Amino acid sequence: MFGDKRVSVVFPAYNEESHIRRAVEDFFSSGVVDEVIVVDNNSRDATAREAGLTAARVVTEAKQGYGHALQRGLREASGDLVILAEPDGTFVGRDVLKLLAYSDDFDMVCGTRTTRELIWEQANMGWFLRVGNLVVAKLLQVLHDGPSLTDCGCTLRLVHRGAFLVIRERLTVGGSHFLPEMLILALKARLRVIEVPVNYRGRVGESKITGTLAGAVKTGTRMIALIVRHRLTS
Ligand SMILES: Nc1nc2c(ncn2[C@@H]2O[C@H](COP(=O)(O)OP(=O)(O)OP(=O)(O)O)[C@@H](O)[C@H]2O)c(=O)[nH]1
Ligand SMILES: [Mg+2]
Repeated sequence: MFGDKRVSVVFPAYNEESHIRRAVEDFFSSGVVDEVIVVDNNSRDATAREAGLTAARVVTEAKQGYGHALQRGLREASGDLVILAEPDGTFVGRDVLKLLAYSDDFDMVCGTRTTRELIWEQANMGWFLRVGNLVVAKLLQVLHDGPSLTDCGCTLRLVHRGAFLVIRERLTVGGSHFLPEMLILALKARLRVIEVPVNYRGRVGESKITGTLAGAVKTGTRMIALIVRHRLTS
């Protein structure tokens, strides 16, 4: 609970058997999380079984894709405040407190992974990815009249359930560029959005999106196309 509000955490999970248990435990240990939902996205490993050994609720999303998994989790979550995260060891459970600290004043609180002091040594956030994230976020900020943005691809973010209900029918992206769409729809709906710095650590297990240069460029290109398209169609 945070004040009188229930807090849910959503983990999209595709082959995350190596860290899922510890991730669920880490986020619960923040002391404020009431519910963790693991969205198993057709994992071929023991993700579902491992998650089943924790206090998390495990749901299966058949539509393959990062965005599909997150949308499913957002629909399943029962909390007043819903926090999206990843179960791969990159995020720190106690950072939910940073998001919650702003939740009274904002509808959506997005983490940013580009704060140099909070990028851990093993993290996949070298110069290219960091600057790439900064540039894409600034493009979104300028074209959509947003607050100061330095990262629009950080899964760790909080949204009020009521705010999600405002945008949910307009969400279309099932793939890796889901997060900027969520942000743009929130800005278009005049929801209050802010960004806060969060820790970014090295990953446990196999990377699926930005682990390769090709993967990072592909996702970045999709994000830019989405940001520009949304501006043109207002
Ligand atoms: N790529 C991908 N990820 C999925 C899918 N379904 C769920 N996920 C989860 O979405 C999250 C993001 O994928 P990651 O491989 O961590 O990608 P990333 O965060 O860009 O990069 P790294 O953490 O450095 O590997 C992870 O928690 C995945 O398990 C899917 O169909 N594709
Ligand atoms: Mg990750």
